[in-house]
Amino acid sequence: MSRGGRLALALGLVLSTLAAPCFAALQVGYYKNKCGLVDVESVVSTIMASRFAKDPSIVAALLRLQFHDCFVMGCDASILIDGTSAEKTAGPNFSVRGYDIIDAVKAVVEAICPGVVSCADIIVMATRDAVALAKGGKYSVQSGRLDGKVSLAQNVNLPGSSMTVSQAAAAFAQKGFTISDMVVLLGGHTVGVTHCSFIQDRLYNFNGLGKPDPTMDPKLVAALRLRCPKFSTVNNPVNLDQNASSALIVDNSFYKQIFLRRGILQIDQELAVDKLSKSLAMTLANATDFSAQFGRAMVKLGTLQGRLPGEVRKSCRAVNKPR
Ligand code: HEM
Ligand SMILES: *[C@@H]1O[C@H](CO)[C@@H](O)[C@H](O)[C@H]1NC(C)=O
Ligand SMILES: *[C@@H]1O[C@H](CO)[C@@H](O)[C@H](O)[C@H]1NC(C)=O
Ligand SMILES: CC(=O)N[C@H]1CO[C@H](CO)[C@@H](O)[C@@H]1O
Repeated sequence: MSRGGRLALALGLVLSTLAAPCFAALQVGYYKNKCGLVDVESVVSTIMASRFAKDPSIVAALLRLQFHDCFVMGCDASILIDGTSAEKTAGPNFSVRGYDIIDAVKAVVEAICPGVVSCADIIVMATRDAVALAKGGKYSVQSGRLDGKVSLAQNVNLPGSSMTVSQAAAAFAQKGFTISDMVVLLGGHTVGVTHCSFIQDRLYNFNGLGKPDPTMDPKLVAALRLRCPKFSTVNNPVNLDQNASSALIVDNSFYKQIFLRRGILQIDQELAVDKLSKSLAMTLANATDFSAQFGRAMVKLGTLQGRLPGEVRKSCRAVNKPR
């Protein structure tokens, strides 16, 4: 064989061994019989039910946590790692919360069957349970993920809230999502809060013109200006779903609100304005099967693969010490 031929063969072998184990198959019910007689998923559900009873806003915390985990380097719990240059220190992770919930679940499953349940799976299972508790319907999740060993702020490539729909769609397309997937996933903004700093420009100085965003209902502008005064140093929270009776419920009222010009983040409002997304959002505003669609989209979000080699971390906040 020629030198070039051997080189090509060697390269081919290296590439195929690198590629082969990259897809640890995810499956529904992965933890069945992996933890003695204990049903791992129901252990998680029980903890989530008690946390939710104390604080129903955890559904928002977890939805955002899963998005930020899966979108950056796959669903590998890299967002949970502590450290001065870790993902959680990156700008877009400002105010991400729920780390304590994952720690609490991890402590219980480690006590029952150590080294079995990955932090990445805990995020996905806990989020699923929180959505169901917030009346968003129960979808079946796949599990069998491994936790990643790398978490770097510089890898955080999340879309920004003042992107156009087509810019955001391009970011989602890079991860294999259609515009329809994106519009459904942004329905996650049916719960939770943003902070004044993210919408100050929409209230006072949109595009540097010294006026509010013309796509926002003027009555809402007036109300939000009270909550977010011009020169305030306090960064108040603002509900993403302005329908007071459903701010804690995972339903399609987010889409109804944006057609009433009551979207809070610029990207949310744009979904109802941009011709790329408008009809998809309108269909969701009238849909009776939002829960099913949202569940499917969350499952798809959960299929974004982490980089191997992975591990089951002992603590969700740190990679295991090399032995
Ligand atoms: C283009 C995509 C997205 C952008 C630009 C975006 C942006 C944001 C911003 C700026 C905030 C407010 C942060 C703060 O003020 O503290 C936020 C909150 C939130 N996001 Fe997104 N997001 C996107 C997609 C998603 C997706 C796909 C989900 C989940 C399926 C999600 C779930 C949430 C939730 C639940 C909150 C509230 C968190 C809380 O109350 O703690 N977002 N998002
Ligand atoms: C407000 O929320 C309630 C409860 O989820 C829902 O029935 C109603 O359709 C929503 N209305 C609007 C305009 O968003
Ligand atoms: C959705 O409902 C609104 C009224 O709430 C109606 O004007 C619109 O045509 C409907 N759109 C679709 C796609 O069904
Ligand atoms: C938990 C954490 O480290 N959050 C950080 C997210 O990013 C913002 C902006 O860089 C920091 O101020 C937060 O401390």
